[in-house]
Amino acid sequence: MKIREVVITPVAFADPPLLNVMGVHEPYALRSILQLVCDDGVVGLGESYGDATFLDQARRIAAELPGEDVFNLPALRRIVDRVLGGEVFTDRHGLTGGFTSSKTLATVYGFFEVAMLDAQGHYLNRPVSDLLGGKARDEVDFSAYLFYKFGEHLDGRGDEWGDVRTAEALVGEARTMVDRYGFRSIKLKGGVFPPEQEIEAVQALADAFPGYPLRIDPNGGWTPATGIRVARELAGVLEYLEDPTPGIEGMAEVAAQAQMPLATNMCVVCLDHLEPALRARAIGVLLSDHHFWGGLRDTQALSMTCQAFGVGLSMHSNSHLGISLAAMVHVAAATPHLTYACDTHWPWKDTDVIEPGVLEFRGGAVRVPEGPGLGVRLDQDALARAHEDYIRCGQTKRDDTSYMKRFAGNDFEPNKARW
Ligand code: GKR
Ligand code: MG
Repeated sequence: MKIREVVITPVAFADPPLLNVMGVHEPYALRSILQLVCDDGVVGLGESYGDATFLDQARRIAAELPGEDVFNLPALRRIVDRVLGGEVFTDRHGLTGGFTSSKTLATVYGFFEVAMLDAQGHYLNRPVSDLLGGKARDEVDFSAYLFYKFGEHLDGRGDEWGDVRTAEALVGEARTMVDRYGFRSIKLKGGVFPPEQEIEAVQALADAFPGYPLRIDPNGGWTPATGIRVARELAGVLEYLEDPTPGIEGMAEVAAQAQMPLATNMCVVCLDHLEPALRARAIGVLLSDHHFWGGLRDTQALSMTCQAFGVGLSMHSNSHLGISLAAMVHVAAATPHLTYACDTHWPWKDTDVIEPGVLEFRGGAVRVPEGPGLGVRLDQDALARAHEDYIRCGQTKRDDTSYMKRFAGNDFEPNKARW
């Protein structure tokens, strides 16, 4: 069961102008789609970041894989360590926390690990969730992921969501998402407007959706003092407060005063950060993400550490397509300690590279696919179109800040701890 050929295809798909602390989403989101072609025509699928630096690193690993046994994950780890050891992948958008060599290795390893598990599932005729030890749940809950947004891109391209920059418009956005997907919890991407305005928006959401667990995530956009103030004002309203301020030290300062748990996908993003964060009691919930935590099996291992230290587990998302969603669903279903509704950017896109029908949101949840492997199939025509979009759009990395400067002028300052 050897790997014969490795095909990595960069793709782009239309993304609305969603706002965050660093700026605004560009017209296209980028991803890499991986096909591991193995003996007997079995193909394992993977999906991850589409930035040029990541693509370059992934391609260097791809060149080493033909001839390897698709069941030999330790060999993959050795190859990644040998080829990329010491390198540090950095991105320009600043929304994924710090960069370390171990995070770089885990990110590239995770891309291939998922595809190897998919191929293994096809050989064994079992879903990936079975390879991970079996399902702890049949369906995985997701939360509605709200964004403030501009009404249109610079080229005039609009979208069905319109301009969302007031609490009223945000409640409308939430209503559409909840009606359409059945979500039962809600997250707001904050750090865009002054905290008072965002506190009001969360209160408006609480009034409009009584009993719904709510979260706000300014991506480290506030000072510790502001984080403490927001925590006080939203006590009893928020399920958790995500990355109010940058860094483990600042998070610990806020956590000591906050009634609700603090969550992160920014101050703890690799194994090196766990010990200091746990020691400082900086977080109550960790947002896992198999794309940079070393794939599906390492995400499960991470979960055991969290459980041992009384830290809850949720899941982070970036703009993504169906292969990633399938992987997220399998690992979340097979990880008992992952009890919070996961994030997803799914509602923000209107296209995919997989055949439709397998991944459906009902009651805010996605049922674990039952077919072999990840349970999703690539649509080769859709893949070709998304690749053409990648070539045509000319974007090669995510850069929300430069795009925002074209809307707001060069005075716009992205920032971590603006308020
Ligand atoms: O899509 O703008 C975005 C988000 O801000 C994303 O990039 C973050 O990584 O969703 C993420 C988060 O929870 O911080
Ligand atoms: Mg976050």
